[in-house]
Amino acid sequence: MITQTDQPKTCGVINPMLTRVQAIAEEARLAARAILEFGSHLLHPTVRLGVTGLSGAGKTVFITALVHDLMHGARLPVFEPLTSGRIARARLEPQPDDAVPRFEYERHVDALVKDRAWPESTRRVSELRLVVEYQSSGGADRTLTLDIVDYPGEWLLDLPLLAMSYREWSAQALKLSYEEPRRRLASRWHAHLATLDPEAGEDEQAALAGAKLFTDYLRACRDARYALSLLPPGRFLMPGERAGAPAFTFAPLALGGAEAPAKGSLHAMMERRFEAYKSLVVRPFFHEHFVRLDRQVVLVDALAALNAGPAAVKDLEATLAAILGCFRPGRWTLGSALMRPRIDRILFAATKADHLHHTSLERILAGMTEQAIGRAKFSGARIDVVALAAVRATREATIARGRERLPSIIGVPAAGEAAGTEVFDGSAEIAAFPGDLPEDTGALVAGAEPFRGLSAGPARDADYRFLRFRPPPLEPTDAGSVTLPHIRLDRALQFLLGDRFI
Ligand SMILES: Nc1nc2c(ncn2[C@@H]2O[C@H](COP(=O)(O)OP(=O)(O)O)[C@@H](O)[C@H]2O)c(=O)[nH]1
Ligand SMILES: [Mg+2]
Repeated sequence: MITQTDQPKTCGVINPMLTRVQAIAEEARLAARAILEFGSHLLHPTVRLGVTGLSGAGKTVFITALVHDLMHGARLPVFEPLTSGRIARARLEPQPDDAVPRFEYERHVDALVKDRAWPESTRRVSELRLVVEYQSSGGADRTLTLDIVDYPGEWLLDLPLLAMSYREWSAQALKLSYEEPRRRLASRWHAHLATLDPEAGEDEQAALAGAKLFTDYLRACRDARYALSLLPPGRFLMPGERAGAPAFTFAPLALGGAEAPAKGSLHAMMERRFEAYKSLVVRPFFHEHFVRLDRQVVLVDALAALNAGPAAVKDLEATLAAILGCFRPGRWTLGSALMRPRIDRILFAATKADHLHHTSLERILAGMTEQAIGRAKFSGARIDVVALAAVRATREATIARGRERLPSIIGVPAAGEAAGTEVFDGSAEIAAFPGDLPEDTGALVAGAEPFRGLSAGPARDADYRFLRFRPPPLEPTDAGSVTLPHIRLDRALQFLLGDRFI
């Protein structure tokens, strides 16, 4: 095996004095920015809305629909500022952050509206600025600037690493990987791990192989069949720009005792890279994006977990607790009060509620979130829960099967979707009965018989079958333009923004 030495300059922790000076300069820069932003908020009231969720949760669709609905005056009965006629106009403006890619609103709208196709998935942070002209309740003309920041939930779930040592993280990752179904998926990585001596000399090939097998394991967990959610480090699955750098080439080790790593050992090398990952990736995300948010919506694809099975539902619960933990006030405070998260409202939204007949989905997510609030000992921001469809692709119907009457949904399944032996072509409309959800999540994870989801086995045996549907045709509005139909997007808007139109 070839042994190479690490490249110290990429890791940024080599000269403590220089690092300290850089850190102070960085703090000063961030504090100056915070003061500037505060000043400009006084002149131009601004809300920075974070939209997050794991890959596929529905962030792109949510933002596209939200902006389209506000710009085109969609029917949003629960969103008071619009219903009362106080919103005059909403328009896009250039965003404030030059280094962040723009959210490709026009392209996503074209896909939805012209092609009736879901937008392409994106895997990085992006931003969009919408300026809303409205009348205050007293009748004065005002504007509210809405900066929407779309960022991967995988990145959010990295924040807990900031409070963890390499040893703690290794122990936690290993413990998790010994629980089924993870254990099965981790077998190749576990086998490789058993060949490593952490205190032996540092070894680039061992690090490369370890990181690759560990990433393969995370990827297998995320596969639709298992749909597990809690899979840090987030950039292993959503690498962004730096894939392949040493800061990404590490993995947990099975560490005994509590001794510090021997100099020049594999353990020391992994630890250094773990710390580099935190300082190059996690901390900048915290400073550049997270602390600047005012409001947050966390999108949750509970249906993917239901399609997979009880283990995925349990994992989703743990993930919600971890997400909530990230918003705990004071948790990640580094330095001054200006760099504290200021989020005062968090909305957990179960997406794709149009896949179910009128829905117990909200109750299920509420149950999970309540547990998470307890587990994370959360207090601080106001929290609400909603089940919504930013773009409603189906209609409800009741179909008769023999004597039974099944609450069903009608829509066009996306090309390639399959139920049993039937594969859909993307043009035929069908009526489908996706399955009835129980009253609460307890029944999902603790039932005597574990439920079976569509991704886990043959469709005829599945208790839940949530197919992907094509986007719907457009709906004309009262004002004569067209908009996308939705479910409860207005409730989400009212909670997230309603109080800011004063
Ligand atoms: N029926 C329906 N499907 C949705 C909705 N939102 C998202 N989806 C589906 O979920 C997929 C992923 O959504 P996307 O917004 O790209 O997720 P992101 O990775 O979080 O940005 C889409 O391609 C759609 O198939 C919705 O409101 N209704
Ligand atoms: Mg996206």
